[in-house]
Amino acid sequence: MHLDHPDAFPHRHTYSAADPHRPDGTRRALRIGLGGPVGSGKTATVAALCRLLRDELSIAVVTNDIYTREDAEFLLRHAVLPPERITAVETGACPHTAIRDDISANLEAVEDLEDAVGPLDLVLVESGGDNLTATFSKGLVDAQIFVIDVAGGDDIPRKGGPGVTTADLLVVNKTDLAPYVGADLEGMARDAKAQRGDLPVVFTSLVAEGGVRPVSDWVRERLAGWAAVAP
Ligand SMILES: Nc1nc2c(ncn2[C@@H]2O[C@H](COP(=O)(O)OP(=O)(O)O)[C@@H](O)[C@H]2O)c(=O)[nH]1
Ligand SMILES: [Mg+2]
Repeated sequence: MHLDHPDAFPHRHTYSAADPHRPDGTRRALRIGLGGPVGSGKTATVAALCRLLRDELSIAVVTNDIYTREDAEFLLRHAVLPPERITAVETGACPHTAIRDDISANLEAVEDLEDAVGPLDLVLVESGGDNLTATFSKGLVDAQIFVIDVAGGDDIPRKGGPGVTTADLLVVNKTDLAPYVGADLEGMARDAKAQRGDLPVVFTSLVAEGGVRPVSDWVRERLAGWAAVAP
């Protein structure tokens, strides 16, 4: 089994083994990965985080799409960050490979962003969404967010899988749609708790103003933790 495979250390939630410092000794950016099924709201979460945090933090985004640059183009079109802070990695057929097994294109994208715009505080890496099993290598990101949504089926937390069970934050998005699809939010919270123990779960609706706040609060906590790990 590959050491980075989520089943290798199912309950390990540490910071990356990769050096938190740049060669010059300063603290590198905290890298947060966003994974989850297609359409759950990963790009929408990235956009909302950028809008909320961009005035106080130096942020960049790497998107992973299978054959296109659509997510990056959405972020550019909506001007959530200046264009030089957004990079697309085209992953080919296997989006999870680029974030888990051969992470070189993503690592290079992160380095190129820092070369281009200077020291960053936060890099958000969005995976090319696929199924429930995609997780990031600890060599690529320091923490991962798994985004699911209520319209994808309220049994997803119960079904588990590495994203739902081991992600550092589970986001259950599109709560505004719950009444229309008959999703049982309390049941989802209960199932998530059973799968995740003390790991955090937040419910969001990004159509509401400030709807990303539970996620941005968590990101701020991680940034504070990151500063403590690597002063
Ligand atoms: N109703 C509703 N729609 C949302 C919400 N978040 C995202 N969406 C929509 O869901 C679709 C897919 O979102 P996107 O961020 O592209 O998903 P991704 O594939 O995970 O990146 C888009 O049309 C979004 O506008 C939400 O909280 N509520
Ligand atoms: Mg997307």
